[in-house]
Amino acid sequence: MAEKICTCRKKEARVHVIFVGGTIGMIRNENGDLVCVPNIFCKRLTEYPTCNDQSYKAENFIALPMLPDMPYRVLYDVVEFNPLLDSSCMGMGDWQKIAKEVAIKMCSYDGFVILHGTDTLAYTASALAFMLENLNKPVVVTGAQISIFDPRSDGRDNFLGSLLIASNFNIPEVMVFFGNKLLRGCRTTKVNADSFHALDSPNLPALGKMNVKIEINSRQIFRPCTVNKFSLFCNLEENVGMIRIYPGITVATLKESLKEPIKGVVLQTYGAGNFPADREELLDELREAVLREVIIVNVTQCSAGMVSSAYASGSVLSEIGVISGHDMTQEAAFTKLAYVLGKPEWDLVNKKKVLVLSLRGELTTNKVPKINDIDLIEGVARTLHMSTSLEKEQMCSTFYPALVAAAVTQGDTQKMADLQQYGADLCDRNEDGRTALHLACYLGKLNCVCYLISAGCPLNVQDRFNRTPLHEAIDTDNHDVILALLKNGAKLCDPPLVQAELLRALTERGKVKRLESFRLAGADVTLADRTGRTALHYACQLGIHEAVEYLLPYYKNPLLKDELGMSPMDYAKAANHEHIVTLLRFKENERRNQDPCACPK
Ligand code: ASN
Repeated sequence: MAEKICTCRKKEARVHVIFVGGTIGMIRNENGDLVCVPNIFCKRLTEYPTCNDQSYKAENFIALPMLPDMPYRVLYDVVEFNPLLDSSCMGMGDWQKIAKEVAIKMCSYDGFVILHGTDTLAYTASALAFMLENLNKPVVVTGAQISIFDPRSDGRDNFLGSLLIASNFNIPEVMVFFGNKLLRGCRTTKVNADSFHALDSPNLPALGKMNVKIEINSRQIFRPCTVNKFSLFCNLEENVGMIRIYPGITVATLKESLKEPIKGVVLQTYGAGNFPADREELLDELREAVLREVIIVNVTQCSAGMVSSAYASGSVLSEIGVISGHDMTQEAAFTKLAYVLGKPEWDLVNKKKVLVLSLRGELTTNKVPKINDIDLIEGVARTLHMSTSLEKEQMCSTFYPALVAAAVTQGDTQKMADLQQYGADLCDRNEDGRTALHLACYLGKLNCVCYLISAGCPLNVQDRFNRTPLHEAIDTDNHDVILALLKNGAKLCDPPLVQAELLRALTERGKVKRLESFRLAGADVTLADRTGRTALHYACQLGIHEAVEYLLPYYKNPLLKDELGMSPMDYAKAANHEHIVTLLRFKENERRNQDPCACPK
């Protein structure tokens, strides 16, 4: 028995239809040939009662007839591409145009339907999936094998089904609706040139099916682990290509396809990702391209299945740095490569890492882009970078100094570079006013010190205890670090009396190595304190032989007197430090015999 249709006014959902071109909207000319005719699609559509409920008035929108099991009444409007395109003539610029139209209208509609030719529909759906970042509304791409206006057509079902999905289902994905199947956009491929089931997703079950009832496989819906604001990314890398391996492929052909300005290539190999591994000259070409930082992604030529390392002829590719495309379609691999290569904030290492992750559900993996997929430090940085919350600024200033500190502790300058790309300021100070450079100097991580200096970290910055990075290096006797700091302009800026105090304290404790670090950093070891006494006075008075030995060469005049008129010799004599008295005499004789202007090295 037919279901009763309620005619009362239901809640409405608005769908924006973007008519790009393709068979679905083509019209037959007088010869019976299918052609794209501009500005006729929408007018013609309204003549079909299944597409237009004339009894329902909605300003600027066309209303679909009411459907019994749909909670929302569907209202739609149509914008048409100029010119209308056969999808075989489309390229990245057209994907950008569609994506921009969706992005501009994102807030005004509940969903989007894109009417598109079937030939490259899977490419467009895959590209849109990556370009429409953090999508939170349905975008359904569809087309037809027979025009919507032909008496017998798959176009009307595809169109109406897409409108229902875009309006009545909360599926925040770019999808393809075709032949009664709802598919993930970045999993689809054209599988048949004649059938009404022209598109399919061979490596992923359908997200839903439209039979008598509409069944949605809600567990299959891709929901990202971050709740970020929608954004549009249009900066796709144009210099990406595809190479299909075939028996007897020549080196020249491969070389040509990999040459500059190519930045990324989808390599379509046999079966489970197998390559003619006995052709060393072909492998050399790939190797050379990888060294030039060309990213090569391996996908299978088969219509289903995935790349694995089951055979030596496949694993040879991963050994030379070719990335496994796993079970991605060639369309997904190609568009993902263009997307990833277009990301200026990711360096080569990160681009390669991201390629093997599932960004939109385009490949089967349990590795999702969340904390731990790269490593904890980078995971947190990435989450912070992507975060749109109001507290972002506060979180960044709390977390970034800690993350940079962790990278410095590991001595990992690559990680520091990654953090910088995610927005960390390497010159940031923590609540004690300390910088990453303080820590790197303290830990003696020379590579990090050099990296931070070249990143512009201030050299003479004082923490809240008035300590500079140079103090940290002195206190840990890191002489290489001290020299690197001095070479780049670091200065010991303590007042002379403070320095003299420190020299006294070091001398009293017999810290000769530290005295040398201090001297290397620019301290004058002959400085006198408030009482006119130098480190040598104290060393002689206390009988610290090693300190006297260390200090003496730097004293032009070891007989200099303090405010009480006492010289180091006087103190040594008064305290009966015979060995030191001998040492001083020896030094004095030596001084007399030498050029009085000679100073110790
Ligand atoms: N050549 C057409 C296109 O891709 C094929 C179709 O839509 N069925 O635009």
